[in-house]
Amino acid sequence: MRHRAALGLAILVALGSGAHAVPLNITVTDNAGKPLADAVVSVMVRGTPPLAAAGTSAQIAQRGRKFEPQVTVIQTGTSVTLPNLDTVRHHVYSFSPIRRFELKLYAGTPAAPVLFDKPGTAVLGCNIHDRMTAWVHVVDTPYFAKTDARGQATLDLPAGEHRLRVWHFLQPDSAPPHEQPLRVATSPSGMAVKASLAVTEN
Ligand SMILES: [Cu+2]
Repeated sequence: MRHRAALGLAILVALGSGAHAVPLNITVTDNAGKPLADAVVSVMVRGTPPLAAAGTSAQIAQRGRKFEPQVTVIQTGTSVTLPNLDTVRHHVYSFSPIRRFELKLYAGTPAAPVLFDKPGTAVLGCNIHDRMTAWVHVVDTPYFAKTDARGQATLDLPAGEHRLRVWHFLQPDSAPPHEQPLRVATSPSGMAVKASLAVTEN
């Protein structure tokens, strides 16, 4: 009997550890069915720490008078470096409430990275080059991805009842966030989800 009890406990631990991640394939389109690249998919999983591990960092470079990448998704608590790879100087700023900052006219890599410690979206611009724009979407979860040119992204998720959020920079500011419940059952073949967003023309 003691053996059986020990075996049962071992199985419970294995299930609870989330060792079997379930792949979720998500396709994001606009309301006309056209694939949306650079859509941010994030999944809120209960019991997951909202903040990134200390020291987590990301990079948004400036190259050819453009931000690279144009859309960045990070977990709350991530520091972002903004190296200037151009020979011209840039003056990068954000007026967004989640993170206001200004990196005055600079070349090379500014000494201090910018810490994003609140969830939401920050829009980055350059004082010198009006056409430079980038978006930083900050989420309280480590489960996030960005769609490719086919509007597709894949995430490995633990089984459970979660919430799926989808965001795209072409959504009007007034649009309510796209959020839906997501039930992930343990299945080796994974699952597929579709989401469509109302966006304005690029
Ligand atoms: Cu610039």
